[in-house]
Amino acid sequence: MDRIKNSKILITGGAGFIGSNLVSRLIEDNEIVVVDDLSMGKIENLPQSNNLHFFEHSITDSSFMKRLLSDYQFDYIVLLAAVASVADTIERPLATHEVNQNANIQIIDYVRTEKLQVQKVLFASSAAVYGNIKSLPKKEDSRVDPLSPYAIDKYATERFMIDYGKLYGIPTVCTRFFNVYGPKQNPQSPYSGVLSLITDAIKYSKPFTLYGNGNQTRDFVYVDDVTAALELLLVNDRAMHDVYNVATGKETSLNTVIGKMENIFGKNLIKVNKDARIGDIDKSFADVSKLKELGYENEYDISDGLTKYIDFINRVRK
Ligand code: UD2
Repeated sequence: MDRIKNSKILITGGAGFIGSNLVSRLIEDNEIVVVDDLSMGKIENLPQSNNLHFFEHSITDSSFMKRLLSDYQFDYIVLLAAVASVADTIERPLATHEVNQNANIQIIDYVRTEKLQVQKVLFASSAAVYGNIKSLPKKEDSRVDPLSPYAIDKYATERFMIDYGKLYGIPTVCTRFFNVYGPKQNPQSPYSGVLSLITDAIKYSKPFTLYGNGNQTRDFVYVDDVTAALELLLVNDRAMHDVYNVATGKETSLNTVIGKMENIFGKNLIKVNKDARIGDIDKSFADVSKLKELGYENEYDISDGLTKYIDFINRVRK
């Protein structure tokens, strides 16, 4: 795969889980600017490097963002900043809409009005746009059913990015992430990714609440596979004015994942059983053929990904 080199790259949300992993992947050969308000991200997630410029700032400050875009004249813009908690967007739909939709449209609109010569703008959307549709696997042209302000903003912003791209000749592309896991995922909220909650619970011998019978499935994708997909979509000219699932194409049940993690840790998880969460999705996995047509291959299956993740957890987190 072609790698990005000698480029100026803006990564919003770059101190967060996926963003900081992307920074680590690209930092050696590029100049990277991170804008992150540290609402979920952490400065410790970022590598020490002279190639990195960090701004603790909200993307909703449009005059700041405009100045930044003009000053740096980025080659690539990666829009990962978001209020990622669905529950939070249900509590604060308007405030989170400013972040999840409006701030991103301000950025692409500035690219339009100032005719900034960017090689690609990538917007990160979510499998949440599919909602509870029953047909599986979920494909990019499946029906969408966004069920929360989070999912609605992600879907609408995807459409804005694609249509801005077509209407005004800006190279844009979007992703729909499935259940991403790996180092630096923050387990602080009950709505954090379930694998970060399970690792935390096993490691610290804390109880884990299992909602439902554990037979629910997800398409769990290791974060290094996600950052590889992001780089591919940034450099590949065929990935244009379109949206791509980012996942493995395989479903794994929560019970299977828990069994594997117990084996790798050599320790049992303390489970507390509760009823399934309201609105919880039973089965979910992606069709990833569109991404694969671009030459993409997943490097990690669930066992390899969990092994690498737990190795990191055992080495790093205190
Ligand atoms: C993901 C997103 C969610 C929304 C949704 C749309 C994350 C963390 N969540 O939810 O924001 O976009 O996709 O499809 O990215 N579970 C437990 N115990 C816990 C936590 C979770 O049993 O303490 C279960 C949960 O009920 C679900 C499964 O684990 O059945 C996965 O939960 P999740 O929140 O990690 O991911 P998901 O796909 O439900």
